[in-house]
Amino acid sequence: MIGFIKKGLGKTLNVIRDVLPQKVEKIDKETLEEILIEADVPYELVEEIIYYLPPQEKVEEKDIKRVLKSYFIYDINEKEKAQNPFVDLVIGVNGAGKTTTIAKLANNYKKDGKKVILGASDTFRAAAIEQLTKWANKLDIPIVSTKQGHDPSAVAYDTISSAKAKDIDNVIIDTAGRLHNQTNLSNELKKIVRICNKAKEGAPNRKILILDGTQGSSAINQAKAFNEIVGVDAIIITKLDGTAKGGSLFAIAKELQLPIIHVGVGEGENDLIPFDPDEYIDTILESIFVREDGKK
Ligand SMILES: Nc1nc2c(ncn2[C@@H]2O[C@H](COP(=O)(O)OP(=O)(O)O)[C@@H](O)[C@H]2O)c(=O)[nH]1
Ligand SMILES: [Mg+2]
Repeated sequence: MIGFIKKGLGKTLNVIRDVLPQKVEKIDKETLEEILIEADVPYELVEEIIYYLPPQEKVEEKDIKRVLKSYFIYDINEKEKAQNPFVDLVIGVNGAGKTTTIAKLANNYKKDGKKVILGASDTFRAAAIEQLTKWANKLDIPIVSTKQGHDPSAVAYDTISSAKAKDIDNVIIDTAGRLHNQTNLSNELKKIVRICNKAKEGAPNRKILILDGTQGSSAINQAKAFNEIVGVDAIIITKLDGTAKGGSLFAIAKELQLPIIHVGVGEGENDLIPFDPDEYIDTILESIFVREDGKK
């Protein structure tokens, strides 16, 4: 997996290189500020990071690392260890990357030797059902779907029931990102959650919010709104490969107080990587600091 996050952060690292063409042993705070801002760390958070650094004008890698790491303290809760089937409910606005991420997640589960089933509960658009069906066929994974306009909760219920009957390990349920209005969306999501729990107590085991990485820190308010509606358990940031806003993850983790579990780094089924804060921070710092071996 090493190197994958580097691919995903490519554009962000380019921006850092523009600010700091030559790697350094210590960095002055002003340059660090500029780098963080360019990478879409919101200004108040940049100020906070600087505040927690040692008072000297120039700071070392290890000091920055310590501060940056403190933003990723949120862990997935115990529900993760629930019994089969484990139900993921995937939510987020239209175009965030829900359906694609579901395919990637399913592919990862499959690679881990798990049996997976998909539920096409975005019944608002016919295209959404078709898109998920295409992925299911490509990955050779069963799917439960219905016609456009039908009840998405019924699809969720049937998917979980089918998983129970067939001894399937993982259920992943898609949802609509947009309905006629916000109240409809809110009510629909709440109902899906209720009905999942009817199909199997404790389900959905994980409500995953998908955030479009190209929106960077500006996706935070939208995320808070979803969190208020159904209570989010974990976050996946998509399209990291398409953005220089790779620094937004600090603000997202801090503001939402939720774990970022994966990041999307491309459109293919293999382009979802587990998010490792250490690797993420190291990759950023590696583009700033001269390392022991002197390599650039
Ligand atoms: N480059 C890139 N594109 C992505 C990624 N994730 C999703 N996409 C693209 O974003 C678009 C919207 O994704 P989709 O899954 O349909 O979003 P949904 O409306 O939330 O279900 C599609 O064209 C996807 O191929 C990613 O990690 N990287
Ligand atoms: Mg979709």
